[in-house]
Amino acid sequence: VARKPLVAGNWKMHGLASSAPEFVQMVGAYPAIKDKVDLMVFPPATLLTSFATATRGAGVIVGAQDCHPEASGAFTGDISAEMVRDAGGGAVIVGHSERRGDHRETDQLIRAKAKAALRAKLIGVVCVGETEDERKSGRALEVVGRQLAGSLPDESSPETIVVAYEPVWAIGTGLTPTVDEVAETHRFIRDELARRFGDTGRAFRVLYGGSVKPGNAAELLAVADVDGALVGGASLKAESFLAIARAAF
Ligand code: G2H
Repeated sequence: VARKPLVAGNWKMHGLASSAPEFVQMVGAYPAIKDKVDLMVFPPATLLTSFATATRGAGVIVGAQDCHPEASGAFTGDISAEMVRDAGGGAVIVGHSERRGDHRETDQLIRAKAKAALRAKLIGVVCVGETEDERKSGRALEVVGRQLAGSLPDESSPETIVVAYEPVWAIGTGLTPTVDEVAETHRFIRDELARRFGDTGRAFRVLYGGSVKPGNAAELLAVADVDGALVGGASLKAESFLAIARAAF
């Protein structure tokens, strides 16, 4: 199954109006590589509308880093998938380990958020990944399997859901798993998707995330069953984000 690579930038809690030129530079460089790689940028929600306006027609998908499962209601501080769509977003990250950890999000909640994304016609980027303890005690695949089973809605399809594997111990630490570890985990995720969704499971894109940089991107993106990257720190600057995007094909 041919899967178009996808490189997604998760800006986390970084970015002000003054960051717009970086995004505009990404958008400007995109036409030349558009046929070969899909690009998504997840700025803080405060920048969603202005970035969506800046990318209009260029094809870079802008999205939110989280959403509430409900469409609206008395949920102070939250935003819904419908609001993300209304603001011009085309995608949303759910289940990032910083949300699983800092906000005690469960697989059940993440699945509800992923369903909300589908309801609002957003692409859901569903994150999974083990902690350092889980990896060291040989439970990495078991944990990732449980998160996948619990977080992915039954109605997931390769067009609407992207899986991101992000080992928690590799996030923002500069540590990356070995190529063999990435290959083993991505093969496992691919097999789980095929077991659950049949042949279409082979068409889902599975991204690697965790300290992806221009210097290690080519090696990580060359691994079988790695269909792109979810990039944090290195996505904030157009130059490094585009270098990673170019390493994806
Ligand atoms: C993992 C990744 C992006 P970083 O969280 O989601 O961040 O590349 O900074 O490790």
